[in-house]
Amino acid sequence: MYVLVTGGCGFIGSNFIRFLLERKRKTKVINVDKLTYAGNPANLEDVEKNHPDRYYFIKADISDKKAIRNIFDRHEIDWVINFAAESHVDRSILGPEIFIQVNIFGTFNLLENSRRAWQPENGKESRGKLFLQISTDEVYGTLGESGLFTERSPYDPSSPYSASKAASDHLVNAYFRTYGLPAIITNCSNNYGPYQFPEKLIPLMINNALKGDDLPIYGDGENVRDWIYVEDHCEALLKVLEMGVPGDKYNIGGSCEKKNREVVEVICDQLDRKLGPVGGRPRRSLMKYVADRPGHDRRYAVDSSKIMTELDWSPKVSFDEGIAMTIEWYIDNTEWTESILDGSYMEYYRTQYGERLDGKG
Ligand code: NAD
Ligand code: TDX
Repeated sequence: MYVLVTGGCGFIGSNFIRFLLERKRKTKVINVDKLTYAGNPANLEDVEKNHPDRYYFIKADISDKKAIRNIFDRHEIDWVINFAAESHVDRSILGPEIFIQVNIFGTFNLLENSRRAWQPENGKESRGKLFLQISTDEVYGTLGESGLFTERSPYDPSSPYSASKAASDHLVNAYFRTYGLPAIITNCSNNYGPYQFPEKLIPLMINNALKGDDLPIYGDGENVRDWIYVEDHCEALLKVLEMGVPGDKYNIGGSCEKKNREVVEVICDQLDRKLGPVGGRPRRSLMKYVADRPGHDRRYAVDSSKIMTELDWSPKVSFDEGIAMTIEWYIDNTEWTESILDGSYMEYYRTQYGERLDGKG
């Protein structure tokens, strides 16, 4: 079967492709990625080598009508898994337009092409087909001191990023209700693990703490996120693909609430234990409280009981294990991070992928 994965050169997408090709030996993956600043084909170098007959990369924009139509015309796509998005909240505050273009229009374009390819009214077979929209718990807005997001929580997004993800979720729902497109939405909490772009809280703090740079904490550091190790997310997504009910949505969370301040303290303490203090001082001394993020949601926490009971999933990796593995990965892969920070990963695209960067795929 052919699986069209979008945004596969990013953090979760690259982890998912590696996971899927290991777990499902008969699948072939077509990875469509525009290679924005967040897309790095080096994330899948091992996959290219290990699965030359099962992994294909096409450089294209999910909003490009012709390019996406071509892919559907040339291959019998069984599953579409839409990871492609502009994903960073701070960037959406500085420049929202690209979030609207990619997250909303790009999703619409994928939905339209899936509908055309799978349309039952023209005698085409939609059985076994599935459109999986990878969404976020941020669509539900913020929680107070107590309570959890369930699948029935109202959408109440705070940032241009989360509003664009909410809009794309509504489109996916509409395509199910109006056209019968077999589609599912998953709303996941904050992921962490290998290959996460070093603008997000955990990799940013690990890399700054490794170098002895300041650790900027927004506001009072008491904002809470529900952390999930990326492989647990991948496992949940495969359960949803194999057993989920079209038209349904599933929340996925790590059941692991932590204040941002606590997360940074854990990173500092683990690095001190492993490597000794930096510049003669414990790393906690690098923590700096800075201006808050506008519209900063106070607390996220996900009720995952639906996917736990209906699809028999639960997160396996504790925060202590997951953060230790993540810190280890960033220590072992400083070249990966440095190539991003100095911009040379962009050059790596050209030398490794040459022609294929010209949109030919
Ligand atoms: P990421 O920023 O690391 O990766 C995004 C990928 O999408 C990149 O490879 C980028 O090149 C690609 N992309 C961007 N615009 C594109 C376009 N127009 N066409 C084709 N490709 C394009 O993001 P991530 O953290 O891996 O998140 C993946 C998905 O999961 C996103 O949809 C995000 O909203 C969702 N999500 C993320 C988290 C999290 O904690 N990171 C949690 C819940 C949901
Ligand atoms: O330098 C920082 N200092 C800081 O205090 C950064 C980058 C973040 N923070 C805070 C803001 C948040 O409360 O840490 C928390 C996590 O921030 P991010 O890593 O930017 O993640 P978040 O905004 O929670 O969104 C992430 O999880 C949900 C992903 O980026 C989204 O794509 C996903 O939908």
